[in-house]
Amino acid sequence: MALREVLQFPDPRLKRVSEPISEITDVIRDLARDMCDVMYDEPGIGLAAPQVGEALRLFVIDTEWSEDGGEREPKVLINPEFTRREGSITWEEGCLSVPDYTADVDRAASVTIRALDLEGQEIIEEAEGLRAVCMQHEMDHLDGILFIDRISRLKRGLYTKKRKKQLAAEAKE
Ligand code: K1U
Ligand code: ZN
Repeated sequence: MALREVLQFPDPRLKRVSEPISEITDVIRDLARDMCDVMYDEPGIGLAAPQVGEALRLFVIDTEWSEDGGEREPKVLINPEFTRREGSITWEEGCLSVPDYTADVDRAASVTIRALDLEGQEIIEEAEGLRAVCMQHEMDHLDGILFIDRISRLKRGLYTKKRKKQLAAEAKE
């Protein structure tokens, strides 16, 4: 089956605040599976439902896998909430929805998240380093926030200009 398309900046659907999931149905299970397929195919280490056009509070994450061997152990988090954020860390982030750009972003160094899994069971996830950064990045997607919203206005402006030029050139092809 065809992979779902990842929305790209400046698609306005990336700016929406996502809705909580009220019931874990087959539709949600299919969405989570499709998102894992997209994450590994891109490749990425996380993906949030709004990036595939679904304004729902769900993301998938796997910061351990690698194309040359690491085990795939995707985690699906439904209706996630932070219960702890501690310390600070600066990480050079990228985003599957923000092509050809990375930038340093300040985040909490260590977090705890409470969420539901696909069986509707409560799960508690503790993370630090890259996994904590990725979880905060994915949580931001659920609130319509991109990592470029967390960099200086100057840097964001320069990227936006470059991206608009890129899109204009693609439209001429
Ligand atoms: O949400 C997304 O767009 C996924 C994004 C997550 C992320 C990466 C880095 C810092 C914070 C959040 C990505 O996965 S970008 C691709 C990437 O980082 C990567 C891809 C393959 C192997 C290792 C990393
Ligand atoms: Zn992203």
